[in-house]
Amino acid sequence: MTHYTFPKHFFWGSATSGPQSEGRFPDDGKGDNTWDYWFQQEPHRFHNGIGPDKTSQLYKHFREDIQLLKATGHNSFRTSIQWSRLFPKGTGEVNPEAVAFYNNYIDELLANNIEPFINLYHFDLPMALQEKGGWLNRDAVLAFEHYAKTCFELFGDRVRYWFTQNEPIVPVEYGYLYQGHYPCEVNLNHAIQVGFHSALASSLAIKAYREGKHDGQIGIILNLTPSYPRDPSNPKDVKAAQIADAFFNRSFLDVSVKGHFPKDLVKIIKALNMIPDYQPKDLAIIQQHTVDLLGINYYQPRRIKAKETPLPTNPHIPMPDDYFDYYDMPNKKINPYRGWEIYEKGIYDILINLRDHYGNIPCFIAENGMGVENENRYRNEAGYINDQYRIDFYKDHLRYVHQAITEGANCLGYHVWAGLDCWSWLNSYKNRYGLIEVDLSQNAQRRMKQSGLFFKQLSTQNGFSD
Ligand code: BGP
Repeated sequence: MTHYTFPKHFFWGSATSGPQSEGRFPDDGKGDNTWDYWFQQEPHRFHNGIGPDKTSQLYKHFREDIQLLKATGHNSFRTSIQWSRLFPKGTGEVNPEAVAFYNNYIDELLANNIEPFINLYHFDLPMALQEKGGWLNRDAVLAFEHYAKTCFELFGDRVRYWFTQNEPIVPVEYGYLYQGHYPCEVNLNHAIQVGFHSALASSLAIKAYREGKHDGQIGIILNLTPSYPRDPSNPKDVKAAQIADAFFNRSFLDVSVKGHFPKDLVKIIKALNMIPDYQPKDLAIIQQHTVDLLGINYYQPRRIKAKETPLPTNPHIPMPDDYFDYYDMPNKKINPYRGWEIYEKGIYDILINLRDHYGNIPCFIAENGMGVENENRYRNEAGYINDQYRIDFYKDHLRYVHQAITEGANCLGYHVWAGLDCWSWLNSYKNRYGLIEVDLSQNAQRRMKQSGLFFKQLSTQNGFSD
């Protein structure tokens, strides 16, 4: 029997986001964000036509939900403040209903000994700002700075762990290259400008936090997807994997932790003549305001090979994958519902990379989880979903987290995605991730899953044995 015991005060918990959990109610004063608008325009794009207005209705259920988080052993929990809830127009007047809601939510977490981890931006740009060009417009950066500062002033007396953004590369990729987020463009030039503005926005929020002398830490949450070359002994595959890594990982990782953009990425962008618009002071702001703490979302690796497929002939819109091809590795383990490869050792490789190349910055696993369709078929006689596959998934990753910690990685916790089943953007409620079921057919009734019981034990014992 092997025992995996984690360091003292390890963070055990889960993550969600405001737009994926709260829902909208007639008296809540929330403004539209890009998801609300997109759903109004094109509801057919959303799985089963379920939009951001419904989600898990945590806005009304949060007290009950916090009891369930407690019952599943949470000592910490991440959500995000919805920008469009606090500032219905993105800037200007604060919505008092939002202030009351987030105050009650945070206080309830604290009263139940659950440390709130609060993120500011989780893919949810207020529509009023999108109408003025969104992240392409520098005004959005300034509006974000103001929004961040307001959050610190309103809630910073109680919240000790802040995050500027969740997965900032995702709105860049899916909003401006691969058409999964609004405004659904395919434009590398715009993607680069939006990426730059997002990085600057994060640094300005960090600056505001430090200037406010709040008592806590501020970080960012990045989806790090290690890039593995098809053949590590083939220099062309290795080079291709490095470029993919520069675009999708180091772009925000280097900025957030080291305060500068990766040289190889800058070289590519220069050669494309796509250096974004910026002001001379911006680079100093970015350099001086790096994060205290890094949250890591890990789901899947990225397998890469040297470019084999020919580039389309003119007119050709440049894309990151002009420099590499995706490698479909035979016999890989797959989560068929999400189509993502499951490669547990990736979590170890990330932590060791941070140890060796990023000053061993304090970090924690901020999301890791398995989305499964139609979990109803796993319901046992007592009426509970017996999601043993999810328990196995967690354990298989936790063994590697444990190993990395034993080898000196500075990993302070493990948060799963998600505590409660929540709304997954275009996938809506197709795949369920929760430790706790949300039954949409029964008025969003909550029910613990087997994985919830496992998680309670994991947290109570600060580890597991097998
Ligand atoms: C992460 C996001 C989450 C969440 C999760 C699961 O990238 O931070 O918001 O949605 O992935 O992915 P999905 O919902 O696409 O299945």
